[in-house]
Amino acid sequence: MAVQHKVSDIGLAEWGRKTIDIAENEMPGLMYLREKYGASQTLSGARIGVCMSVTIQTAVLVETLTALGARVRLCSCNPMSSQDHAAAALAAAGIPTFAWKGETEEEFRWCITQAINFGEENPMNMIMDDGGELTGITMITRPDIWAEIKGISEETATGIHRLDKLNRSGELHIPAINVNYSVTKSKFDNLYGCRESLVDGIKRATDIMIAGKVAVVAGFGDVGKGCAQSLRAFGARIIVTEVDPIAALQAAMEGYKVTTMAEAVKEGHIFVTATGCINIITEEHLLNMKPMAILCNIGHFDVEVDWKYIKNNCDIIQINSNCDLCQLPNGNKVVVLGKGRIVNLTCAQGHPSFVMSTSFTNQVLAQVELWTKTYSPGVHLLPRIQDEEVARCHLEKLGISLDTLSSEQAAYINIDPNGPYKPDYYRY
Ligand code: NAD
Ligand code: NRN
Repeated sequence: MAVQHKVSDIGLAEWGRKTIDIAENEMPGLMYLREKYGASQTLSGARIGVCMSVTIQTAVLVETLTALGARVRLCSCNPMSSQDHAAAALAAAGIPTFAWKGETEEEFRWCITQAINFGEENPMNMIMDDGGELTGITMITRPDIWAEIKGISEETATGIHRLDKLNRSGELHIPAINVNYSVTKSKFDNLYGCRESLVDGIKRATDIMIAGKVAVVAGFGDVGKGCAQSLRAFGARIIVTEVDPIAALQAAMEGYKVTTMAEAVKEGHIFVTATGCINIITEEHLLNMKPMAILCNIGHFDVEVDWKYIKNNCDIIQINSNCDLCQLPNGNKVVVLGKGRIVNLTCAQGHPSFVMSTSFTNQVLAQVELWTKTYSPGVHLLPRIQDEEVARCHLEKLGISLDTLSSEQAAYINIDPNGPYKPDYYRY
């Protein structure tokens, strides 16, 4: 008999359930989809392996999938981002959940294999991923299951990089939907979500005053934009580092200083990496930073701040579970948050429910699209009309009413009055 769940403490289920109940009130998009597709059990037959940070918000997502008729097995996409009360509540509700905060690397991979393991009779046939770990491990370790997967929906920029790589190499014989490029995902979660949850992570791990400090943000994509806005709102002076000339120019147009990391380390008090790339803050940068500079990463994987170098070359004093004082070989000292892992989810609770509702409404729509329609192998986007549907089902919660186009106006700007209000290729 397959293991049905492994969580930190099932006794946390009641607390988790009460918290999920509150979160549902903040996730109107998911509640709308339960209304729209629940009666028809649109996802009946779908056996979805879900690899996401196991938070209260993900619990509402998963229970939306099961309300639509899907079977789900759940693991975390990050060994440090699970919320144990959320995992306990799902396990107590009978959803196979394999996640706890503080998994070792070995346990993390074990949990992923458990999420894949629906049993030989009725194997996993759909994937919902955040960062591409479940996709990659399924492809490598279970080619038998990989061959029968009907669709993959991917949450985040780093996972899209990996999907695009598989697609370019011809290994992606499966249809996938890039959820990250839905406007109501990346221009909301990545931007407005990080705008609120970055500082939450920094403040919970340290008691640092942000006002007046120089904050360096590496990467000025959707995430970096939200981080810079937030830190500036707290009174920090912002320096941005970039490689993309367009993003760099955008930062300059926002009034931020833009320079190289080699220059920024001379001025920065707080550093945030938000690139999705590797080796952003490395040995040379660390040795030349101001004493007691604070470093954190909000990118998906812990590869942006060179924690391996720090672990192998520094004397480390743990201040708390999310904060380490690191003395470098040259005597300089820096403070690293979350050991370089995704700071808002490891040092805080991740994004709030309302913005995760827009992301996860896209995720459920992507699963419905892939399950009920035929898509060709490769990476696809949700049609813009569905992106607008996601936005529309979040307006009422905020008390927002829209004007409507008259037929004359619609004709003048050549727009269908029932939407989409922009062509599919327009992804502002
Ligand atoms: P993005 O691609 O829009 O932006 C990344 C930016 O970093 C780009 O402008 C790119 O030019 C820049 N960049 C890349 N390499 C660089 C380098 N070496 N030096 C300086 N700049 C560099 O991606 P995004 O949506 O902003 O996401 C960034 C990362 O954050 C990804 O890993 C994504 O998965 C993750 N993410 C995290 C959260 C969260 O809650 N923590 C939310 C959304 C996305
Ligand atoms: N609260 C959250 N629950 C949360 N906050 C951010 N994310 C979350 N997932 C579940 C993810 C974003 O959607 C982290 C991913 O990297 C990003 O795309």
